[in-house]
Amino acid sequence: MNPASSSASVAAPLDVVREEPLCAETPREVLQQAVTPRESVYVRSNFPTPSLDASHVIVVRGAVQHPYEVAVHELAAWPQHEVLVTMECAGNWRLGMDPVPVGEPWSYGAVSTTAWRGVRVADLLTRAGIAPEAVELLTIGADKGERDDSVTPGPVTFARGLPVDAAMHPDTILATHMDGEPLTQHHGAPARLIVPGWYGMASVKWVAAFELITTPFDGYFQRQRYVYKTAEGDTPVTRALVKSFLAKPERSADGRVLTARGWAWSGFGEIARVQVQVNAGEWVDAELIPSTSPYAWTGFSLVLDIPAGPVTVRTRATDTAGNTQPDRIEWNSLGYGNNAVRTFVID
Ligand SMILES: Nc1nc2c(c(=O)[nH]1)N[C@H]1C(S)=C(S)[C@@H](COP(=O)(O)O)O[C@H]1N2
Ligand SMILES: [Mo]
Repeated sequence: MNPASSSASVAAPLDVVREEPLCAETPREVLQQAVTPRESVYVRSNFPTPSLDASHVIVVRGAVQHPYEVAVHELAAWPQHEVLVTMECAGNWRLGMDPVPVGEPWSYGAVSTTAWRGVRVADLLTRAGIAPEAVELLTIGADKGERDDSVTPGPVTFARGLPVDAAMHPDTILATHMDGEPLTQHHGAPARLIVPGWYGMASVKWVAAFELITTPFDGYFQRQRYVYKTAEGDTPVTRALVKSFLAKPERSADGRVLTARGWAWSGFGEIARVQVQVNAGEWVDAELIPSTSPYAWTGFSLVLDIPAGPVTVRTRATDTAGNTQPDRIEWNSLGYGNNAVRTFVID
C-alpha cells in the first residue's frame, strides 16, 4: 500500500525552470517515491552557485562567549544526526495563483524528501556558548549578487535569521550529507542548514557563518522576500502550510477502478486526515500510510470505483493542529504558500 512500493528508487532529470542560477523541479514521476533520489531533488538558488570544498571554514561568532572557526572536514568527528525531511519551496505552485505573481514560475515540483545528515546546530552553538541576549541565529551563505530592489546599496548575500529556539531544536542540523553521500554543489556543499518543518528558504545553503544576533534580522531575504505581502501588511513566511498532492493514478485492467495515491505534509503538525473527491462528488477519507519521520510526508491511498474516461480528483489534507487546505488562498503579491486544494485531471 505504500505509494513507493510499486517502483524501485528511480531518478529522473530535473525539470528546469531557470538555468542560471539554477531553479529546477523534481519531476512528477519521481514524486511518487517516498524518498527523492539525490539527482532528482529540486534546486532553488538565488545567485550563482559557490564552489567550495571540505576545507571551507565556517565561523561561529556574535553574541557568544567563545567565537570559533571550524573547517567542514573536521565536522566528521562530531556526533552525527540524520533526519528525513520533506522540504518545499515557499513559491511551490505559484503558477496555480491567479493572477500569477512575480517570482520563479514553479509548478508543483519544488518539493522533495531527503535524508539529511550532519551535526546538530545545538552542538555547534553550545560549544560557542550563547549569550542570554541573543534572539536569532543569523546564518550567512557564501552566495551573493545584485538585487535592483534592495533597500540597501551593494550586493546582497543570502542570509536568514532563525529564532534561537528553532536553531537549538535537536533536529535542526548543519548537513554535510544527503542520502548518505556528501552534499551536491547545488544543494549547498560542503555544508547547509536544515530546518525541518520550515519552508526551504530557512535551510541556508553554503553556510559561511553562524552569527548570534541580539535584534531580529532585517536583511533582504528576511524583509523584502519570504514575506506574505497582502493588503493587511507583511507576515513572515515560516513553516510549511498543510498540503497534499496526487502522485500516481492507477486503473485496473478493465479501466474502472482507480487507486488514488499521494503525499501530504505540514510544518505545523502531523497529517491527521486526507480526503479525496472525484468529479465534485462526496469527500471520502483516504487511508494514511504514516511516515517513519515526523518531518517527512505521509502517504495516502484510496481505491475509487469510477468509470473509465477523464475524471477530476481533488485531495485535501488536515494536520493535527487542525489546519486544512483551503479551497482558495488569499492572494499575496510575492506568491508564497499556495496550499489551496488542487484539481488533478486524470485521462
Ligand atoms: N545560500 C543559499 N541558501 C538557500 C537558497 C539560496 O538561494 N542561497 N535558497 C533557499 C530556498 S528559497 C530554498 S527553497 C532552498 C532550496 O534548497 P535546495 O536547492 O537544496 O532544494 O534553499 C534555500 N537556501
Ligand atoms: Mo524557496
